[in-house]
Amino acid sequence: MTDLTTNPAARAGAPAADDQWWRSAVVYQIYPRSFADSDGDGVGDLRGIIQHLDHLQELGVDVVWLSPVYASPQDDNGYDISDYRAIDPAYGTLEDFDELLADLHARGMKLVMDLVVNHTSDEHPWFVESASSVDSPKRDWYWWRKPRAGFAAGAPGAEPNNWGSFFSGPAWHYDEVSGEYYLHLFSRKQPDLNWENPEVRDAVYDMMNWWLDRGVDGFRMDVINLISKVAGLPDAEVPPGAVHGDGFPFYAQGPRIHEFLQEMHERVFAGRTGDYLTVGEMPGVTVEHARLFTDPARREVDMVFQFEHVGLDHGAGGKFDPGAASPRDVKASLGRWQEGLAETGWNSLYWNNHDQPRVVSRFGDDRPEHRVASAKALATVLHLMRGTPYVYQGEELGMTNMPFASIDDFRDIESLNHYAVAVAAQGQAPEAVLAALRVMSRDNARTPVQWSDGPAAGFTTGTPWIAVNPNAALINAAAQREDPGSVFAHYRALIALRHSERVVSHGSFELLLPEHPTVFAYTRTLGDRQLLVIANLSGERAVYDLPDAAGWREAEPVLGNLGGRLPRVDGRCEPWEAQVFLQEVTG
Ligand code: TEU
Repeated sequence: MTDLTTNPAARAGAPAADDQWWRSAVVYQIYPRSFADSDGDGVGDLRGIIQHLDHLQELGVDVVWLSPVYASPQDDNGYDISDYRAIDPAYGTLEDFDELLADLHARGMKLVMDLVVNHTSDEHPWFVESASSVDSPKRDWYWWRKPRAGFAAGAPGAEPNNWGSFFSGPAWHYDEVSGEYYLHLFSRKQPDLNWENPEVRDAVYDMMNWWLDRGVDGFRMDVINLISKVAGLPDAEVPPGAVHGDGFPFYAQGPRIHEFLQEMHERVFAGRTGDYLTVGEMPGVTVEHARLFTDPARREVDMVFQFEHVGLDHGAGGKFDPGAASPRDVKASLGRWQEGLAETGWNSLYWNNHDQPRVVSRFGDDRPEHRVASAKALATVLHLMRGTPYVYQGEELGMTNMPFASIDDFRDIESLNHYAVAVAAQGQAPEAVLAALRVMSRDNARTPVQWSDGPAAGFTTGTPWIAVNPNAALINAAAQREDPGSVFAHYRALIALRHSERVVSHGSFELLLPEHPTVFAYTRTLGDRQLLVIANLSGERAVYDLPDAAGWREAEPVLGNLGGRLPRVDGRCEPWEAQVFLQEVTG
């Protein structure tokens, strides 16, 4: 692999930072299943999206990232793809897709597709062919291995290595037909593609080019840092209390990852002139690696989704052993990423997506007295950092976690598998497992978007595939779009500020008050323009001592989150208060 960081010729060819349009853009993620249903079957669809484009335009976002709409058996809600060039009939047709793309473009918005190529569905023709015989020409497109020596095929322990799957159980499934196992880091219906095989890579690049030729504006790349596996797939260390080995060291940022991403860039994007956006989803990525992945001179991806801040409330036993993240930990983590990618690389900024619990319930306070203010405060600190902010559907309304009553209310494979294994196999108390799921389940993010206070929150005229949150009468788009004090109005103001103030999109970042237990404060600076953000991430009043408070007394208050109270730099914050100031720096 050539190291482009030290190659001045390669650097010289890199676009200047200011030329990259996505530095001042805001992305909105649509999870189609839960966004809007146009035909009453209870499942969201493309026409449902087309019908709600006014909402996105009013919000002011620049880009839509569409979670998978490809043909899929829906084992993992579309992250198991059986045809990369077809739309799942539940979501519509290619014609509907083209119409959505044209409508977005006509409104000045871009569309980024989800690219899921660490794995396919086991119903994808590639895998069907691969599984058909050990001699199949596509056998090597996936990771097939013989049972472990000394074990009876199919018996526990006979798996080729001890890695666990993200969705509970071993990362291997035994195929009786050929007497071999295949690797699946996610569900057993999501076999991992073998990126070592150049034919696999060719097929992926062809498919990406096909979508770009159709007019899409880029890709969000699912678990893209997991595509290169260490040769030999060695056994991994088993963490204390765990059943399976943690294979991360052998597949996260694997040996050929940078090579693969550079090759992809070369084969897909290099010859094109469009304004594209690429963002790599990368569980477990470090700041150092992210700098390499996002250094424009290296031509890999524009930005990555890192997971550090959304792992702060995971306990020793992982995500379903939740603890609490302190505001101090949250700002320290985000601040470190701001600093780490200050000179080289670029951050993506997110609280929410379809895999994470709702931020107002997680790092905010969703009880009536604090719900609106805390949703706005969290939005403020996120959106005014340096990076590209992502808004997940419903976040702009302050949608909350769901009060799931029983395991029957869940739909997500990760949640259901976890419950089955924890309760049936490990004998954990069902109530305790349920309590953890209530807090951490991905289904919290997947309840239908609350459009109105009508039946099924205006999501569908039928029966929704997953229940609507009972708070829809209180929290919904129709009410908020009319209300200048709404969470929606606040998101709108933050997005507008990024578009109008270059200091927000391009300024440098400095964390203030790093030791303060609840106040998240920072400045952004560009030339002589400076922005100050102060937010109290707590339901208690706070006092703070800003290093240069006197210098800010005359600053222009730009945004607050408590109706009626004008922001002032006076050393005091109300519960969940967020304040934003701008000034010209002189001298
Ligand atoms: O997620 C990958 C991932 O690492 C996690 O966020 C995952 O959702 C899980 O919660 C780990 O505990 C991506 C997609 O975003 C997710 O929806 C898919 O299920 C997964 O990849 C497989 O494609």
